[in-house]
Amino acid sequence: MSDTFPAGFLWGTATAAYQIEGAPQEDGRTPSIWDTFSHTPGKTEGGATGDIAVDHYHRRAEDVRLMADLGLNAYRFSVSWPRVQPTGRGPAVQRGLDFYRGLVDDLLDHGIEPVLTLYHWDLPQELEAAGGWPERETAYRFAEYARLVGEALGDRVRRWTTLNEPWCSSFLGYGSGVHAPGRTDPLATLRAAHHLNLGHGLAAQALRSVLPAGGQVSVSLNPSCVRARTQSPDDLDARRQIDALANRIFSGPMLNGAYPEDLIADTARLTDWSFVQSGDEALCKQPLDSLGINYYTPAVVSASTDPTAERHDGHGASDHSPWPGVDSVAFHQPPGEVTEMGWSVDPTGMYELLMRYSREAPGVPLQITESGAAYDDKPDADGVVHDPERIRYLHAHLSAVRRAIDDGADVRGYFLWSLMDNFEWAYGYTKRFGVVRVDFETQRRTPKSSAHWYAKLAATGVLPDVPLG
Ligand code: GBH
Repeated sequence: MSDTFPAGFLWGTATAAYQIEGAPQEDGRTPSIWDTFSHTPGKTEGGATGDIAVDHYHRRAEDVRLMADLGLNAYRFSVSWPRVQPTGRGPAVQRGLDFYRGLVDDLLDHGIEPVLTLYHWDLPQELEAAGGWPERETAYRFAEYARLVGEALGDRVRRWTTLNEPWCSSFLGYGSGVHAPGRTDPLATLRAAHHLNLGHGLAAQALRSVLPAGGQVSVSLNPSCVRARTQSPDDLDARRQIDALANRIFSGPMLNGAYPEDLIADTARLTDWSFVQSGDEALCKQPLDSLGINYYTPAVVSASTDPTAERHDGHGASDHSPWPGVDSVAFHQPPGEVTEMGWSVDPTGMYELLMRYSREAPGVPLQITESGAAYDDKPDADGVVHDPERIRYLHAHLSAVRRAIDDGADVRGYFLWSLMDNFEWAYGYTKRFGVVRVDFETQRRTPKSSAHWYAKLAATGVLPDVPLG
């Protein structure tokens, strides 16, 4: 196996607006569903909110310099919808756009390619008040917002992503309720999934119509590598059901222009899917210049009629299943090493997903748009942060990417989650994913040893044999 990555490979890190920016009321920004949710007692660990987060809104220049010092050539960030279009309707707010224009210009000045995500979960609260993603109108609103941002920044941003992880927006936001807006309604979950698919299609069209030649349109999914606990027909059917709800509910319309028939049949007790109008499915399938894959951990499932079976499927603190219509599947903790999230470390899952989407999206280049791990690393007496577990994790996952490339996958970039420690959604500030440590009191940034390791990889394009920091 070659240890060298292809020329032009993008070496980046990733963040999301609500997780890093803070400044929720500055320059005309209004609340998003994550402001409302995090300010609702009991929804996040310790009542944590993104009010300050890591103050990136005021430390943008320092954060870009940090990336430049590490020699990274790309950066994936998201735009906060309520900063740009506070009510989710109407014209863009200039000051909101100015922040992102400034960020992009800083990046370009340092030779860092901006990779812009339009939606990383922060829906304007006013649109949720009008029904949110379960309502069709939200898809049209999203396309209009995409057009506004595309018109404003298309002259300097080449790479565009519509949605980040629509599975989380629908299944965790409207199903298990562990993410904003915290609803627990199986039918609303499926409706949300469809309107996210439709929103993606409409936004991709809107972007194409306003971006200059060379503009690239993508979407980032979090496909699940679903494994059956045994090869019994019942366990294999459990895998099929979860694969439909985790993966094919998005890849079906987006890549093939149709919802899978088994998904429609499995959910027949909940809905006849009449919210899918004629022409919608074809519209969801827009040409993609690349497909983003976010990967953390696989899932292991079996058939089960035991409602008390232990679950490890992202329920978090919720009593509600994220999976609409599924009542006979158990989730199992895979054996072996886990990260601080309790997520099993399994780089083979990433390899398998890259090979799968190479087949399912032939001719579409792939990017790993998120991969990384939370560990409980701490500074030593000299303030140095050694995080050898994270280096080992990254090494193993980049080896999996390298192996997929050897086996024919057209992988063009890797975006490490995350540049710096930040607001980890319902977990608040208790989980650190950064390669840069942030002291949440002083906001001081300190690159961990993993940041230096990653910088060396980015500089050479060669994966070291031994993952020493
Ligand atoms: C991403 O979501 C997000 O895009 C990013 O904002 C976030 O900070 C980052 O990951 C880290 O969480 O519950 O044990 O079955 C990833 C969300 C993670 C949800 C894996 C499903 C299944 C693990 N996904 N999870 S488990």
